[in-house]
Amino acid sequence: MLRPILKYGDPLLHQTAQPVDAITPEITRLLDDMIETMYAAPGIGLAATQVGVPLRIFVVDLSVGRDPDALMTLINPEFVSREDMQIEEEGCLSAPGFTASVARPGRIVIRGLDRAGEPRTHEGEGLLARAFQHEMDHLDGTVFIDRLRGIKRDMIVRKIRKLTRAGKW
Ligand code: GNR
Ligand code: NI
Repeated sequence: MLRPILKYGDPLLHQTAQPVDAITPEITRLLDDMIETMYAAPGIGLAATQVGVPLRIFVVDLSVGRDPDALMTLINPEFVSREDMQIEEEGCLSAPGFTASVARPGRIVIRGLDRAGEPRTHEGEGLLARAFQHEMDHLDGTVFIDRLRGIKRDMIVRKIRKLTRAGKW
């Protein structure tokens, strides 16, 4: 089932997500819904926070459903290591139509539980590293816009405010 994706400005996007303590049928259903919602958007990642569920869960698939092996589900994820730095353009399904350059570590190792509750470690570089960190940010209540400073941030926030006032956000 598709779930509506919250947009920037919704206070629920700024809440800190809590760890999952058991993978219940409800959690499995949430995961299926998140995957369906990510593919439909389409996007390369989605955090539970974005569908209004404050639990530490995200999905990432750089192939957007084309490669069945590319889908990763992380429950209670933690960074193992973060190295180097890359500045690249970034977007978010919670801020459609906006992108900005964000500096982030270029190579990361992350671990968490998969949908069966088995521990899994994933390594990522480039866009994959970026997607993992973008989703980890969502679990801590941070949207990429919150990482921007100066006129770029002001411009995006101002445009979103204007769209909100016009009922177009
Ligand atoms: O679909 C998405 N694309 C993307 C591009 C560059 C950096 C991060 C992302 S994640 C984003 C989906 C999303 O909003 N996940 O939270
Ligand atoms: Ni996002």
